[in-house]
Amino acid sequence: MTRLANATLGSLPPAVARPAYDRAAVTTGIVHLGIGAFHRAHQAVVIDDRLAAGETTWGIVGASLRAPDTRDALKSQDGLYALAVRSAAPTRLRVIGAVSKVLVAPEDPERLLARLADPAVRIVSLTVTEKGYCHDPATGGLAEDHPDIRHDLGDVLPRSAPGFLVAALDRRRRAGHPPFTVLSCDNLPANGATVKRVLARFAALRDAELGRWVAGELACPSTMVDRIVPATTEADRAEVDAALGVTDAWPVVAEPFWQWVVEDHFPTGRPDLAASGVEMVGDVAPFELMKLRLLNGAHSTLAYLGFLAGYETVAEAIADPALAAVVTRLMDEATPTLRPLPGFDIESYKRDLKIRFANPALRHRTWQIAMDGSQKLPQRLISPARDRLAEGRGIGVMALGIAGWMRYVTAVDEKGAAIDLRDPLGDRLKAIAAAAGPVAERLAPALLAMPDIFGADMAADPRFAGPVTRALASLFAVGARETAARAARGELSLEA
Ligand code: CS2
Repeated sequence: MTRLANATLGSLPPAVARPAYDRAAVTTGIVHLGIGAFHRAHQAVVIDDRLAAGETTWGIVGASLRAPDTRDALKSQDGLYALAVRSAAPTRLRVIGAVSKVLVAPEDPERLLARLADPAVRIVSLTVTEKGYCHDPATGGLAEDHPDIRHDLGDVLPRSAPGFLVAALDRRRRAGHPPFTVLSCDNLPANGATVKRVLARFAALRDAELGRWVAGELACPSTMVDRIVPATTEADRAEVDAALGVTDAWPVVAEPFWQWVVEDHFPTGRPDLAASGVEMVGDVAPFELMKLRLLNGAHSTLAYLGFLAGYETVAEAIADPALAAVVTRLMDEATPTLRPLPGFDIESYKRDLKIRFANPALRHRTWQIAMDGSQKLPQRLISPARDRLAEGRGIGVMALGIAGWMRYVTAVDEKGAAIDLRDPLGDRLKAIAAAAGPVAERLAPALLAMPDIFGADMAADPRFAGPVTRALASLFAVGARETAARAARGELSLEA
């Protein structure tokens, strides 16, 4: 079959939306680091709208910091790809034209650096996942002993996101150009402040003057990003190709819902994001807490318990009444830890989340969400649990989500089969689990003693350690499904 490309756009079926603008006239204003499915189904769609509205200086050059696969897929497609929006309604297809090319950093770091240093680039956005920030998830500070950070502090071409950003900022400062604005689009708490802290520290370690410039000049607005975008499967590719009538080597699949809340702080300019439905606000924190603790907290809980209970997808997991009840209770218990959003109907947000999780047309694997738990747990389950304790409440079913993660990192499932554990701390976690054995009273304290995940305060707090250990004991004894059922019936003691 022919390939999706500029030259074949005209042959697409009329129902497929496509760039209604002259792609050749677009110039690059944004470099995006971490060009995976999420970026292509979220920020790039908004930018595609802005390009169509005539804001032609905001085209995107994407970069992968690791694998060449996205570049390999999109190269002979002129950067085009299809977005398939899936729900119970018929799938909607739209070809996105916002990405002109994809660079592969490890192949040619100098090419990416030169792009980042180009003053025409005014925004560098990031979806590098939690671990890409090379920070300590419990404190939010730069992980100075991270191997990539140690490498990038040498007199070398960088490898890490902070390494590339700071090296490019250094070139811009020396050339007398203003910095770009760094726009983190990852699910980190205070993602703007976090990336700023990491970059300022990295820059200061490189050179004190640069450190001061980054601390003083660099704008890193915070954002809350939301859209459920499961990894694309072969079946998705086949379905999209059949509907397009041409081959797209890497389409993306997403739910209809999307939300992007952005702190409006762009000293060197930005596209008119609000005109495309982005919420521009002064303070993202209340939105971000709500999303991380309700959506992502529930997602991780469903991922660990659901995977252990034998459910492959989130939709299957939430169809289990016991897991659905755990999710409802988790959201209710997280709610008092949120900041008020005047006029916002939080109860309907929670109901909608459960409907989104149940989307029958998305195959969002529990295994996918279970990945990188060490980087996700702090903001999704541990901080809200800590906030509850500070207010004199018990941690409730957050204990069950955390215990589900502990059971999962033993890397052996309930039938005795190996779990493909993906986590930057995976080797450490597996070693701890192997030394402790499947005994909650040994495994829970050993994992709680990891300050980079649990902070320094939780291991010794019986109001936290007690319920987590009991929930883990139940998971070992009767499995995830029965433990969730007992929790749903109020039969699992989650009090201190
Ligand atoms: C998920 C998120 O993989 C995960 O950890 O919880 O990717 C989630 O789907 C998005 O944050 C939704 O906006």
